[in-house]
Amino acid sequence: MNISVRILKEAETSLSADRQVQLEIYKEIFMIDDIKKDKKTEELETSEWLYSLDYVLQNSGPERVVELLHQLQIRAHKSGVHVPFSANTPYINTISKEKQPPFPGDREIERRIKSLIRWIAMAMVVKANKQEGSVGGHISTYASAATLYEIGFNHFFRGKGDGYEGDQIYFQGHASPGIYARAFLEGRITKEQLKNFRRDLKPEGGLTSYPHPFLMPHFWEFPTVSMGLGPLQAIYQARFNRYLEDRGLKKPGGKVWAFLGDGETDEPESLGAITLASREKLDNLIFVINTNLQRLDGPVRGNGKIMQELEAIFRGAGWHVIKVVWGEDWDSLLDKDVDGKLVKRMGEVVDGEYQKYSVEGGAYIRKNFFGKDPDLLKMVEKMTDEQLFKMKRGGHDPEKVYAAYKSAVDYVGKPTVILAKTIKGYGLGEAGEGKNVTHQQKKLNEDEMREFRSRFGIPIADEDILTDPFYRPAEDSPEITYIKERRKQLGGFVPTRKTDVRPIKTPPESLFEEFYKGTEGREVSTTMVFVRILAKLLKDKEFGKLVVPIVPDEARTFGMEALFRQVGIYAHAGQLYEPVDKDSLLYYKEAKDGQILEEGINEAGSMSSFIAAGTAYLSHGINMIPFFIYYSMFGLQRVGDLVWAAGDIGAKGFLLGGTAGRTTLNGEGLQHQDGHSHLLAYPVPNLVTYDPAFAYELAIIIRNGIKRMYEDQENIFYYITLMNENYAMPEMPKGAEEGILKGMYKFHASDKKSLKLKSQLFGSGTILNEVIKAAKILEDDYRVSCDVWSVTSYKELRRDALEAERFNLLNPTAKQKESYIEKMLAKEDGVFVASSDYVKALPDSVSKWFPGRLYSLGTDGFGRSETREALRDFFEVDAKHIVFATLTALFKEGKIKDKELDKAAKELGINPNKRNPMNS
Ligand SMILES: Cc1ncc(C[n+]2csc(CCOP(=O)(O)OP(=O)(O)O)c2C)c(N)n1
Ligand SMILES: [Mg+2]
Repeated sequence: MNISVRILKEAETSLSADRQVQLEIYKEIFMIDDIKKDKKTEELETSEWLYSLDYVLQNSGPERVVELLHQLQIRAHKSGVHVPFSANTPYINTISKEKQPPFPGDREIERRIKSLIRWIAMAMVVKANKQEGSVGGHISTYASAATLYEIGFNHFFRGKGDGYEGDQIYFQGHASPGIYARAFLEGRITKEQLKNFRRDLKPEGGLTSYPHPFLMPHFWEFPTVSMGLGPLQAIYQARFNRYLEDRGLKKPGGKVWAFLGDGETDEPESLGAITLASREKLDNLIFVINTNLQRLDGPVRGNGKIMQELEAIFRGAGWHVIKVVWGEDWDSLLDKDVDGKLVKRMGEVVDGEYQKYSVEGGAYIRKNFFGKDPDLLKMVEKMTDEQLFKMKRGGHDPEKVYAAYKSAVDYVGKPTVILAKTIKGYGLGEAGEGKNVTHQQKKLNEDEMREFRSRFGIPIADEDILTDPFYRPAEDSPEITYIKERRKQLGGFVPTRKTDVRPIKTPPESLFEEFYKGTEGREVSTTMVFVRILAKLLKDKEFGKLVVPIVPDEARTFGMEALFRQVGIYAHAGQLYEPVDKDSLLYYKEAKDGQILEEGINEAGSMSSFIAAGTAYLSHGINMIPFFIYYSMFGLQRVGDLVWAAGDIGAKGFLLGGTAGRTTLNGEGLQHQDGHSHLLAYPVPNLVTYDPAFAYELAIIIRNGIKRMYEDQENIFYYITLMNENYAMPEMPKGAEEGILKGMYKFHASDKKSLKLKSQLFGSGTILNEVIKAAKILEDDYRVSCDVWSVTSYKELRRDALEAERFNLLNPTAKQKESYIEKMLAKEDGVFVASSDYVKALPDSVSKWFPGRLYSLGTDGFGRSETREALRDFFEVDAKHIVFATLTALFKEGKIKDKELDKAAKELGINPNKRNPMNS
């Protein structure tokens, strides 16, 4: 027997002996160079290291362990051993059994309440799909998340009480049946309403499919169901709350909770802003990710582990991460796992396999999970298959979930994410628990319902299961008493939306008057005018503090840098450095009470800030007024879904599309030049849009916007395009105000009315200047009289005309209504030509209400980098093309001859064979 083998043998036998002896033997082992390590030796080595770690932990505490590990890492690194990077911890609960706080609730009563809610949530979906014209719904999302929500409702979610400082909770959209079911038990929703789940049009009131504040304005707060938007908005909501606190506008308090699906984390919006939350130390933010391992089609990460993947991402981003993997039944097994074999096995099994365990039963788990190692098998030899199958996952264990939430709400300095492992469709049994089809499961047969009823002990008779399933215990029952008492303690029902904000007075006319006068020849752009209006609003004593300027790294583009100094850029940490431009007047000033939200290159984040600010009247009772200014191309096109959500949630404020206009923004090219955002704004019902040309138009629009949104409390928000072309701003024509707001007004009436040929020319934005030029050419050179109209909003014109048309269609025998366009143009004659820097679909959308055919000029097609002149020629929106289009319209009406037209084409330099910008 050679020496190494002999020593090893001795070491093996002495493992249980006195530690000092072991260490001595081990020393000898390590001094032998040619030692051949078989498996036994490695095991011995591992045990020894672990033993040492335990020893140090016991005698010197966790810090010393960390220090030693750090030293080991350095030594290994220096010796060329590159320890693979891992941001993961083992696949077990972050909070060990020993560290769990005592559970303050009544486990049994909470279990009964939860069972009832599970049942009602399931039954309302099944019922909704038994009706004629089944309307869908989801069972399995809430089924997996019930404990996650109930622990929140019974112990954590704070209501608004008498004030506003409750928690803000972003519920997973697909879990809505469970939230309604609880509200039913709370007595806030009737049985009739439950029957009308997903029947929004029922006169007695239905329940919306998902959280839609627009449709249920006193209940839902946050529209989350377009997945990814909830988590993103929650981050910016938490940050905006801090902003208000740092600026002294609200008291500290209130947590933001975002519940999301594990599949949902594949949306870039879900994870794209998580570093903002840690950077800003948002310990008022808690994410709860329901890690049920499944999405709609199948497993989220069949071949990997979504929980570990998310843990690494969030830890890497600096979040406090709590994994809730295993329920309490696993604790005793983990206690027995002295050599770490169970933890190792837990870590190596992939999610697809875990999903199978939830479907296949105990024998399968014994064979395939524990059966991989005889020691593991031994560990569970006294347990039955059924016991094995029933061992809970962490997210279904109230005490584990409570411990996680408690740790999250108490944690200081970082946002927390809780990764809670659950089973999708938990409780559905054969009807869909853990199956790939479970997400779409909407119908249970009677047997399956009966089984569900029995499993959760719902006191409902067989014959009532289908006809009258919505069971609510008596008002004085222990369950209802408990629910109500808990909510009372926590400050009221959740979700609840408050809408009792006080209106504010619109800033006085005097603030805007300078813009009505024109610039007396001084050339400015509408962007510059906007910045001046904003600066004045910010300076206003009463109003100024409510203004929230938001920029995605474009302040300099819009000439707003003066505001950096005037009101400061918001930074929770203040300014920890001396800015390079400190000596200059307009230096980059960051401040804890800074007012500008400088979001970096991040339109989605900025839009989320816009929503948070624009709903502060609902969430905090403060009428904050966001002005979010951005490159118009990167707005509705890029973050259109968030704009839609802003419409649903009732956000107020101004979206300002800067550098707008396909030919006005020159030199940037195809991906920058926007000639269609106004069309993209059409479908958002409560978005009011304007494409102003002149300073006074902009001033009138903004003042009226503030009045409508904040004084009159209309549920609308604004999109206004701003352009960067400089020109002299004229004085406001008398009586123009109404037309500016309604969408069009006559800017200039021809003083050559006696001419035989007549035209009505319409222009928007900077192209109105081309129209004015064209009118002069037409009058001077072609003897056509021209009235010039400024069209500030095709969308508003269309809204008005559609309203009149709809009334007339539904009430043909009543006195017929006339649209604003019809009223304005009734007495106008001549041909009609409309031009803008936007697509032709805008004027086309109102053409049928014109008294004659409307010819539309616009910028359909991809943009190009060129001079404005060349671009306007290319897109055929310059003065000469407007002149020619007018002459062509007159020719078509037989008012001028073809020879005259040919002559004009030559004079104007029109090329009839030029390439079509729309398809080249
Ligand atoms: C942006 C978006 N894309 C797709 C959908 C459709 N959809 C609804 S639920 C769902 C699966 C959800 O899976 P997960 O996020 O894991 O939630 P779970 O139901 O498993 O808790 C999908 C694809 C949606 N609602 N939103
Ligand atoms: Mg899922």
